[in-house]
Amino acid sequence: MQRSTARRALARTAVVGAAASLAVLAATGPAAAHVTIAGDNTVAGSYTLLTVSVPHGCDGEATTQIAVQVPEPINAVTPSVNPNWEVEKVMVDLPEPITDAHGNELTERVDQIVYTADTPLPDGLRDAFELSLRLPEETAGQTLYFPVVQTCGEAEHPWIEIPTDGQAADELESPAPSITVTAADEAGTEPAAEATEAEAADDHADDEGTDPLTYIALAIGMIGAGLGAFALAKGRRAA
Ligand SMILES: [Cu+2]
Repeated sequence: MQRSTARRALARTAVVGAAASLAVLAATGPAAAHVTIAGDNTVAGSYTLLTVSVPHGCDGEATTQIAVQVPEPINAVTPSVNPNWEVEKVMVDLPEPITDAHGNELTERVDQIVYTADTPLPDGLRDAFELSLRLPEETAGQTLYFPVVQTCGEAEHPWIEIPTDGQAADELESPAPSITVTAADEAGTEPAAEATEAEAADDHADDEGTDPLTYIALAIGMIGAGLGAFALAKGRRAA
């Protein structure tokens, strides 16, 4: 029952837009929880682990389900299992088959990831859900929105609002969680530069290895060896 409620809420939101979200907001009272998403890496063309954080319930109610809408053009998502939650990938057919980054033919894509609690997550306790996915090259520089419907028993809180041009997400009552994808070359240059600098430092350290200090140590060692040999010879002669 609950799963279809969330799907209906996300679909209604997708179709009817902001109007629906305002109606739902009015029904469930003022925003009580901020659901966010963050990635350990946001570089286009690479894999990332996105963490959906749920820090509160809905207006004091415990959370029973989280439905995450996956933005196009992301087609494949591998959700992490999370104790206390059943996880489901809601698939939809692609208009036509495509080939993924591994050369596999895909005829359907992941539309939503739905986590349903075995035991409701009490308000005031946090949980997080990890999604592994690849950020398509063509999303470089884009902000990707992952609208979320948080269900708390009979109540729902849709985190689905998308800022209009010039509007900041934190001006919104219930912003859709989002990440901004960075261009690979932007990300690429810096590490490369750092590498050369590091390499240069290494080279320099190598040079320094053959510096006067080393020579001095060498000389002292040789003198020591000489003295030792001399003392040994002297001792033998005396014997
Ligand atoms: Cu909050």
